Amino acid sequence: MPRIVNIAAAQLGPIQRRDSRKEVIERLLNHMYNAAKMGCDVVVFPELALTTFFPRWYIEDPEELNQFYESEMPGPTTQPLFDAAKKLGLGFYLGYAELNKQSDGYHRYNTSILVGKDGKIIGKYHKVHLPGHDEYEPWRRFQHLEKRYFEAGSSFDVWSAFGGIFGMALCNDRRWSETYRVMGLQGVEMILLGYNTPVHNPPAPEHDDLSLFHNHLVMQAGAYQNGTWVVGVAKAGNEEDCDMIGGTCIIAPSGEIVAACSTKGDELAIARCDLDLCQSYKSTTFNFEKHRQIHAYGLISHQRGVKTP
Ligand code: CDT
Repeated sequence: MPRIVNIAAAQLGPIQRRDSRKEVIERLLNHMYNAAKMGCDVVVFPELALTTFFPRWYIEDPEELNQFYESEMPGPTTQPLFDAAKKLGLGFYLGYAELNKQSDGYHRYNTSILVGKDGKIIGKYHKVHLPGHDEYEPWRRFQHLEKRYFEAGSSFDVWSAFGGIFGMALCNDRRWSETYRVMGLQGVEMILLGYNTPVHNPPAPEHDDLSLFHNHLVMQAGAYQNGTWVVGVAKAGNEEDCDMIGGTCIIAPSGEIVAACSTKGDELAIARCDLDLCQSYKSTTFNFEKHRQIHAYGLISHQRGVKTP
């Protein structure tokens, strides 16, 4: 019996600051109902899918900042997503900003969760690679303050779900080969990944024309080199005067894109994903047990920056 998971990559168009959580949840629910009609098992939403991409602003007032975070999941406004999951028998991946109260105080994370067809949370992931800066930089057209507003996560975990092995990542993580390999070493068969990527990169505007190419390049390479499906989902379009790339797609373990969005608005890309397609890569070219040469890889986990001879 092939292990088929029908995936809906649920791209979102822009979310403006004035849009209420309730309005946004309606858009997500709309995606869920459409995905269910088309026989999907899992819907994948973008990073920070409940709000505008607020790290583009330097916000000093903690109360104003806190409005972008969820202090409970599910909470009163997000509960309908979990109810719909259960009613429709449809899992989902959701990115959001998490305000987490622990015994030593409040912690802030750029978070994603994986929710099962029963509406229960299967796993949670805290974004590891936080791009940008932590202080106001007036020369930028817009800020990228993820290093100020979030703490970095500490692991790339995987979970048994939907008949396979699932992993999660968020946006900038997709540019780092380590992200995929750490999950690859745990046998991952499908990596779900939401993103918000401005077309313009203030420190390197010479990359702007390549932003869509780089988006696909890294995810296709990560899929192939680890014999895994990768589902990359954008929040796209013009959000608060900032243009963000689309490029939502579903990538097979061959590295090929098998489904993609063609707009920068709310759109579903759907694919029938056979998890057993991973095996031909995991057991041949990328048979890790047989071919990896870990004696030569020490620097990867012990040295952060470059040291030239
Ligand atoms: N959200 C996020 O991580 N965005 C970054 C923008 C960095 S500019 C290259 C990304 O890697 O897409």
